[in-house]
Amino acid sequence: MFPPDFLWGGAIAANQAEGGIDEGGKGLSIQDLMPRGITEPPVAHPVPDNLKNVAIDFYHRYRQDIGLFAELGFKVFRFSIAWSRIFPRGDEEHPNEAGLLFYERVIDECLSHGIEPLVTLSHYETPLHLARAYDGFRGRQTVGHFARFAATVMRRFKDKVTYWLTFNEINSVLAEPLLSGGVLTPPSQLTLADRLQTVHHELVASALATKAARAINPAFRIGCMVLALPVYPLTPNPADIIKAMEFDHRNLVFSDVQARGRYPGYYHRWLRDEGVTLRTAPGDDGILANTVDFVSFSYYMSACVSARQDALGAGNLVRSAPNPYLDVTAWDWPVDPRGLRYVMNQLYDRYQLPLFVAENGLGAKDELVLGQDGEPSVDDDYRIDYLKAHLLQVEQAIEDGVPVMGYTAWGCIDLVSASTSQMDKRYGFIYVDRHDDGTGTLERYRKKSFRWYRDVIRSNGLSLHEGGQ
Ligand code: BGP
Repeated sequence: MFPPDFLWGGAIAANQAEGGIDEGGKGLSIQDLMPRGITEPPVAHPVPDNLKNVAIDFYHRYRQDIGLFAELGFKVFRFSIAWSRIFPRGDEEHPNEAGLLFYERVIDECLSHGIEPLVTLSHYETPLHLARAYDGFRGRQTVGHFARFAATVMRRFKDKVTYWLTFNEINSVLAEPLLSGGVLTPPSQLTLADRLQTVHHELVASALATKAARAINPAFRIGCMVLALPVYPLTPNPADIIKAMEFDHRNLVFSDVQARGRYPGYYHRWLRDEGVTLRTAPGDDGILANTVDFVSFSYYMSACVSARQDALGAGNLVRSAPNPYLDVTAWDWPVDPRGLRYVMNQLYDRYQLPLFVAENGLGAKDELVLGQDGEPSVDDDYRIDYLKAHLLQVEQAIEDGVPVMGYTAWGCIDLVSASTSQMDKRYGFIYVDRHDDGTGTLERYRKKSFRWYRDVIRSNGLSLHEGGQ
């Protein structure tokens, strides 16, 4: 059973939904150099054919979209504040009022429908100037600029927003230093020391935001946000088990620090083994001691690891060996609902903090057809099946005794995908008429899954146990 105060909702990110990249005084971000997501190296200068320039035009249509979320019965809506709307270059002393006003309107719109805002401070959109001037979070200077941004928006919205996440999928920075850390130096030129220095800076920045939050409003609830990835050894060979443990460590060190307030022993060992010495500032240990209130995470797949790293498949930022027991999506992402229950138990066993499922969903090609009521719609039974299987595992985790605050379905309205920068990889309950070639009216249509999710929320999960859809 889902608890009565369970926060049902959906999630988006600014750069994948808003568009309006040159409106309201917004500055450029690293996304302006990533028209093909992470599938190609960044371009030198922003290009007109970046789908994210318009995205789904949430910047102008947020009222209509939040109205649809209200119709779905959302209790919570997760979105990110584009740092470069508030500080266009990232290093200004004073914020851009037009940017703050935009988010104020979004927040007020949510509140008018009784929807709780869940705000991500940094979701893959470091201001471009900070990337160019300091190599993003590889440079210590970016830490202070982030802390100012975080404190500015938390102060501004201190009476309107309770739930905050610091960095989206902070543990993706090792694999994706540009997307996740604003590091413009090509990955091939980065040493392990460079990457771990970037990690340190992001962790310090996250803890500084948490520290500021305590002073601004003690009622705030601050979460970390990690890419949750259950790791299975490919065989019972102890070499594979140890490999899986080490893989897990690389992935979990982030939430270990954010939830426990210090680097764990295995991490010190890794630094020693690799001969890496972190450059730290006096007081960093004290800053890292500012821990979060809850652990939020995205969940899309599990990973399979072997000591023989020969057969690596595709994945969401992290590649792993194919698991012969799992089917894959059209984008080759393994589908593993039970992995969600497994990883929720793992995270709760480790931290004893409430969890929040901040992202989960199926990216699929949808076909718009004429529905029974004469309205265009999508018969997305495959999405319903996927979400239902995962939500039943969330419920299993709750039965296991894991406290779960809420669930925000990723891309509750179709948006531009992060890794491949496609419009036709759709996650939403709401179809947006826009395509990879930039055509489309931007009209919104309710998919079959829209009615299904509305019923799930209305029944607080009970409808998941009814036969059929
Ligand atoms: C996560 C990101 C999201 C989102 C999601 C789906 O890694 O936090 O921004 O996009 O993955 O990935 P994609 O959009 O590449 O399908």
